[in-house]
Amino acid sequence: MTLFDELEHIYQDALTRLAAVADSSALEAWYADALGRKGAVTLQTRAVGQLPKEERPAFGQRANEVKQALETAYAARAEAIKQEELLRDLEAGAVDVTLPGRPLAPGHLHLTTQSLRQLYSIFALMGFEVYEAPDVELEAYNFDLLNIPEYHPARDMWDTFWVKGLDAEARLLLRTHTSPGQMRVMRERCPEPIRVILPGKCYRYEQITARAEHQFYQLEGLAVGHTITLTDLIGTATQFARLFYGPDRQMRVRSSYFPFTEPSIEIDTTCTLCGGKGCRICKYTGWIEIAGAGMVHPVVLQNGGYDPAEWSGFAFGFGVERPSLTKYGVNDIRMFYGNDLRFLRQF
Ligand code: FA5
Repeated sequence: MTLFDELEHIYQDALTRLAAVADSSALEAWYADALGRKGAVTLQTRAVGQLPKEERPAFGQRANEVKQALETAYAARAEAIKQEELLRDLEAGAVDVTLPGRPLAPGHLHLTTQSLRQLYSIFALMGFEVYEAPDVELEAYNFDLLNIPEYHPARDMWDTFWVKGLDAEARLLLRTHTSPGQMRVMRERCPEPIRVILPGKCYRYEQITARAEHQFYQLEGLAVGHTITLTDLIGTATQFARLFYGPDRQMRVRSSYFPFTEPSIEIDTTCTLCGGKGCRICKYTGWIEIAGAGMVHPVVLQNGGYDPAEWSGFAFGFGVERPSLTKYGVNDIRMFYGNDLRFLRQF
């Protein structure tokens, strides 16, 4: 076979193999075999030196034509393969609309919201309506009008977050308890009798521990009428404890001090976490304090517009997270707002 025949053979063979190439990696291999530095066409072209001088130009010209033709065929095949591969990718990635969907887990109410709603329905049974008061409060409502003037040592009971940049006459703060709502409802409703609960978030600049957060909910209660006594307060608290915790839970009342109630009491229930034996949540007493309460102080009644000679009232302030701690056996209040789904999903 002459060099010319060999060249034609290489050419035809390359065309046949190119037609059978199915993907881009095989195409690159084909290019290296045919037209690469050590490819068949390239090697054949280099053999020109073996020919007699007069045949060399014709051979060189034919070799160039073959190269050109193969380059053109290669470009056409490359484009076709690109299209085929694109089509294959699209088909493989296509969405199968007949497949069943993946279910999304529905969320649910936070434990605090659940507790608040339960508290609303318990107090609704006893005739209390919900009254909402602001979180950002005037110093006067949070303290002075509740019989806690500036420099009163009782202010130390509520370490305060102040709201900056306002004039000294009307200082604002984040309410440290829900009691300022008492003053708002009294001033709005006077001279009507009152029976309301006031839920809301409270803020205290204090150390966070297993039983104390610096943001937490309270549920205030206020009843004002002509014949209200301490017995009504204790009866209401007892009924609450039965409905919230169940009939077996024990409750006790201790005398206490709040500037806005006289007399003042604190209400405790037995700690279920330790069964009354003592643990870090109940500070090893077996009891957990759930509310401060008392008979509305005459000065506070007066500030609210009610004549203490004719009116009397009781008030209480329950924590919301703390009763839930003992009810559900949670041993750290920080779990409530730690956003750990493993905790939240349990309720
Ligand atoms: C008060 O805040 C009074 N305003 C309650 C009151 C209202 C007394 C009406 C008399 C009449 P005290 O600071 O004790 O009181 O808080 C009341 C309840 O809020 C506590 O029993 C507790 O359950 C909850 N509480 C207080 N501090 C925290 C805290 N840092 N984290 C979580 N709960 C708290």
